[in-house]
Amino acid sequence: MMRAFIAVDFDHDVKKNIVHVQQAVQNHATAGRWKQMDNFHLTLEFLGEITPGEMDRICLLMGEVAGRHVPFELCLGKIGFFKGRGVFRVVWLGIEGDQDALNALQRDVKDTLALLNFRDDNRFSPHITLGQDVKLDVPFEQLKDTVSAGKDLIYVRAFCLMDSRVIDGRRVYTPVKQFDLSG
Ligand code: 3AM
Repeated sequence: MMRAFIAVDFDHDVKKNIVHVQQAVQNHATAGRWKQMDNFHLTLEFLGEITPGEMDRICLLMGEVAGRHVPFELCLGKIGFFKGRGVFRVVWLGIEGDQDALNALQRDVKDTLALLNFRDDNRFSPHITLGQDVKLDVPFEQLKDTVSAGKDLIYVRAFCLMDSRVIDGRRVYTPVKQFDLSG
């Protein structure tokens, strides 16, 4: 079995830009668990535990999805959060750019996975997780006004099946299969 999800992976330069934003947030944090730079990604769908047989079927169908979409451009947006009890459960970096293309790709991934009985009722809320269970020493709105990402374009040419596992006590996400957009 493999714990898996479908995501857009980023190249090194984009991850370096995301780290700058993360560091600006960390400068005002009194608590938090922070994503390692290698693990920054944009989740399209979470799958959970899958068998090798399911992985084969998923890969076949995701290849077909990729063939229905053309590459598109995104850029990094503003920071935001998902609320927790007394903490910011997730502090994330938002996405701007060609949201229509991103949403169309995500919908196709989701609808296609539903054919294999992978169902996710969550509404897609594109975000890049920076940290979890975060506490800050300033109001979030104040931080939001001061922290911004570079507007460099992110070329989305592919998406990936990601493996999520703990190695030596540290969570590691590894792209196991890449699907190139070619539609
Ligand atoms: O880092 P983000 O938020 O993009 O939140 C988890 C993470 O996404 C999400 O899958 C990504 C890789 O772990 N995730 C984990 N468990 C989940 C679940 N049970 C989940 N998403 C939905 N349902």
